[in-house]
Amino acid sequence: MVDSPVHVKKLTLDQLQQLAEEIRHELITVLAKNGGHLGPNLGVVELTLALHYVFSTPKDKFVWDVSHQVYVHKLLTGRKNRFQTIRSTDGISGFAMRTESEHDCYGAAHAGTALSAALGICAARDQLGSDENVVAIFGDAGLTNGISFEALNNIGQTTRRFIGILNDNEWSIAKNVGAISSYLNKLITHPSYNKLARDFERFVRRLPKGELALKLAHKAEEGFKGALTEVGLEPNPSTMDADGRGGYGSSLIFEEMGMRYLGPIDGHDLPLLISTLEFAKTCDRPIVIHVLTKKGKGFDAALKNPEKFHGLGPYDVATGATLPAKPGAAPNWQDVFGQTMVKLCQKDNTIVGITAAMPSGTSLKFLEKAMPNRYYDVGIAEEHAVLFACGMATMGFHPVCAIYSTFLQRAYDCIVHDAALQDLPVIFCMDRAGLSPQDGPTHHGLFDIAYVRSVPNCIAMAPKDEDELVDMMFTATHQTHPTFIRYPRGPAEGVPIKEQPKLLDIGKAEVIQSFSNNRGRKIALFPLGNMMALGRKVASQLSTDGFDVAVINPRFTKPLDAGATEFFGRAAEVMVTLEDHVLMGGYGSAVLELFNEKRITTPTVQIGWPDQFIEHGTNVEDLRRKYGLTVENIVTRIKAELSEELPAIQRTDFAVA
Ligand SMILES: Cc1ncc(C[n+]2csc(CCOP(=O)(O)OP(=O)(O)O)c2C)c(N)n1
Repeated sequence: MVDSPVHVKKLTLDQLQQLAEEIRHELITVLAKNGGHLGPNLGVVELTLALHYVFSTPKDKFVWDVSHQVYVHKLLTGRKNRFQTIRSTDGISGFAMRTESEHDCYGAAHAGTALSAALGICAARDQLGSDENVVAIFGDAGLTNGISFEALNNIGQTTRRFIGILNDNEWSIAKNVGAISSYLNKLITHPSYNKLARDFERFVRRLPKGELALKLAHKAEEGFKGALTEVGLEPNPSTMDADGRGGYGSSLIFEEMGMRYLGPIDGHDLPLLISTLEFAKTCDRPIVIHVLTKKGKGFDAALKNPEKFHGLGPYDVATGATLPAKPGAAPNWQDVFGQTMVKLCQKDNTIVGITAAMPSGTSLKFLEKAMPNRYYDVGIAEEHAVLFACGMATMGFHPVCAIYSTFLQRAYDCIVHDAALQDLPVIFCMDRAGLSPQDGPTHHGLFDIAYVRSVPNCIAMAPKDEDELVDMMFTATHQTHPTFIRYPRGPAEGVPIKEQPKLLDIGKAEVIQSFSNNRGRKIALFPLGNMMALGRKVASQLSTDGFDVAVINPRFTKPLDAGATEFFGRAAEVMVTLEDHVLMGGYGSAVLELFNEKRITTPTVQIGWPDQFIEHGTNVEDLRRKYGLTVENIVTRIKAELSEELPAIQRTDFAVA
């Protein structure tokens, strides 16, 4: 069994090719059950084999951008036996993780980190005087991210030994967008450049192994570069756009930034990949190898539909078909958002939708289809997305940034310095707020209440169901401040959506069920957003047990409904907040701050996620169970609070301190 890089190095070319087939089979069958990033991994089978054939991890370092394409690397680095557990509870992660293997030198799942992190590793190596090879593997869409360019700007002046592999499959999750994507395309199709790349390829293929040959290769490469510079400086009419721009399609951006550039080469040609990587290993100047791969290679359905197969749930191995939604099932939150965007844009010319490379994930694709001129995909560029929205807002628009809670973390300074400080009416629809169970800690949206509520001028809300999401979106378009709406992944509650949305009062909670004054001990439950379903179950159990329970839908985490919170807080013997968010700095913390200010001493049970990164799991239920977010546990916690021997005032003082 091949499950170690040491084994890979012993294989013949034929055996490597056979192994590539076996790996594809393993990927296709396991992911059919577990779901995952099938397309990107099928695309890098040969590349990963070549990397492990030429380099030696853990001494050599592979830094994967996003790292959603590391499944093949996992199969080759001691995790074959556990591969069937990928993305499931207590199984291996779908991303690189330092804690999982010594072969994962750097963890990631947000795009654009690889070049900078790899350069840091190179700088440390140079400081230490050691000789490991450092390879950053990044995609064509990852390259459009700002940080990637910040790194490119810095590589040439920092180290002499750096290997970058640009894995170009022309796709982000959707089709890659923007000028860089067009630039790469011109590079691939440029006739003069292609001839040089072919010459290099022919040369490399003939290389016998050994130092002399590599030296020769260097010499030859220098020759190619001379010719390339000429190609780069000559505007080429065949790549020139109609308006006269783009004639320098082949001028080499990487070369201009102080790196060698080689390619484009066929990323499924194992011997060529191996020879080129052997060559790169000897380079004494940073080098980028441009590798062309096919997302989904080896699985027809994935080749035909790269967007769907970028990352997906379980599917049929024979056809690639995914399970259709059951008739009558609740719509996904994201789809309610996407459809509402179309309706709002149809009625209000000031509204536009902005996505940072996530048209399908956020369902802003509905707007793209219905009103393409009101839709912007800015690429994997969350900071740019927010600043772009701020610019539009200064001109009277209501831009809606549809960005996952976790990816919006990238744009925090833009939220503070641009949207909030200038008090601009940008709307942030934060999808995946709560758990992204199979993806895990890199993708859980568990910090946004804390990072938004500390910023002046912001309004922040969380809907209990899809009808309220529509009300909140409608309400947000009437505000003159930055407004944030958080909602989770997956199906909503299945409630009907009103024809005409309602304008909500800012900072007003909704009383779902008041105290009945039935002589039971009083408990006030404040379940935020998608925690309402769990809150209702807790309320029902407590009522059955003889308590007098009030249930309030907070709606707003900023501004809080101080009146309702104070009223129920004083009336109850125990106050309970529930949130799909970390407890620290979250909604419950906001309530405690208010209680402290008003000298309310009611003991408060805060239900939410602890001060640690929550791992991945098969589903939300598994993770909630693991962390005690269950009806039984919450009811027990509340009852324990009532049986406390300590007087309430001491208990509250302790909690606030
Ligand atoms: C900061 C950030 N924004 C958005 C995403 C969502 N995302 C995951 S992979 C991906 C596309 C990556 O494309 P590319 O780098 O070309 O790699 P490929 O999947 O094509 O191999 C996107 C947008 C992310 N991981 N990080």
